[in-house]
Amino acid sequence: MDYEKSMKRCIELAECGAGNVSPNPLVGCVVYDRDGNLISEGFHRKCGENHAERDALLKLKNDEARGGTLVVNLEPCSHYGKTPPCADLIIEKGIARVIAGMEDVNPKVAGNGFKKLENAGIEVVSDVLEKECRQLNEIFIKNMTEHKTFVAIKTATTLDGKIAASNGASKWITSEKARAHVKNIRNCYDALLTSSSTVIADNPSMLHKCNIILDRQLKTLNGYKIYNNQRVIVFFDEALPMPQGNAEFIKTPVRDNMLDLEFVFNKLYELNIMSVLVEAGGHLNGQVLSYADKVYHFIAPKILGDNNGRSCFDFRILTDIAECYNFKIDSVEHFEPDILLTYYPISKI
Ligand code: AOF
Ligand code: ZN
Repeated sequence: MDYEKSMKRCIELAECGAGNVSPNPLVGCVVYDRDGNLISEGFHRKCGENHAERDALLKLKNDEARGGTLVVNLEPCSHYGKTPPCADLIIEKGIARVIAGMEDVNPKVAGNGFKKLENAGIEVVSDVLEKECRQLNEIFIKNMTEHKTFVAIKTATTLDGKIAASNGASKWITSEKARAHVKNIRNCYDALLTSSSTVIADNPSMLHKCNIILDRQLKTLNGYKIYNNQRVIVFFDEALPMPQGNAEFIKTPVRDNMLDLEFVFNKLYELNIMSVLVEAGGHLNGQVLSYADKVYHFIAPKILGDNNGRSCFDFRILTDIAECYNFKIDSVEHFEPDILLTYYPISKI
């Protein structure tokens, strides 16, 4: 049996839960009978619903899985959470071998699932496609191990790194295909975060289940499309009076004329917002860089050549090149005619 191929299928299945499982992990599972025939597949659809292993195993008749192999991208759980332990069901169904992608980082599980299976005489093989499995659940891993919200930035620039001309005009830098993919990226995040400057300049709708606006001086309260979304959270200067309006308003400390981002991201975690995608201009992007876990950078094959054009990370005057931020490029994808670079800060790898 090709474990890596089966694990890739688990990852594919797991991704079907994107956008619905937070704060839980993305998990997919495939089951083979004792002769190696694929007999079931499953995935975790929604927080609170069946785990992937249970989803796959409950589709089978009594003894179908006996002596078989179960492949899953995360260690099966051993604890009673919203659902009973998957390890118990795996044992009950008579599975002979479990192939997993990674040990669970949830301290309630953390190796206990594997122990439970092994104590029942089940053969366990872990860390198959571990890197891919960890990347699939990068949000869950950060939440569990650091108790912090995962922060990503999405930007789109020309070849010369500009998001707009000096007059602010920025419409349609990237192609239809690239913009369609942005919707998939947004779907992987609990919330989108932007600044009052972007709301005022572009009046974007940024359709999402949760939108966050950093609006220190409460300049966006009237008539902007973003306020029509399901849930809007506005961070503003704590010195101002609490406004009325169709949003949740959060008083925020101000440092150096900027809302305190440390406060903002801590507050998001308190509000159970486990991941946030920042889509803003160069100033906020730049300020967020030191908190960023990941950057999605679309590049269109255009050169603006505008002396005063706005850069995607535009927030400081640098005299020493050694102070640059360093990243590792993870992937380059084509969305004709544009590309998407995905990169991670080196300090966090
Ligand atoms: C999932 N889906 O497919 C697997 C998970 O509160 P509960 O019962 O939903 O348990 C959540 C924990 O279960 C989660 O943090 C992770 O450690 C483990 N495995 N969770 O949501 C799954 N296999
Ligand atoms: Zn489970």
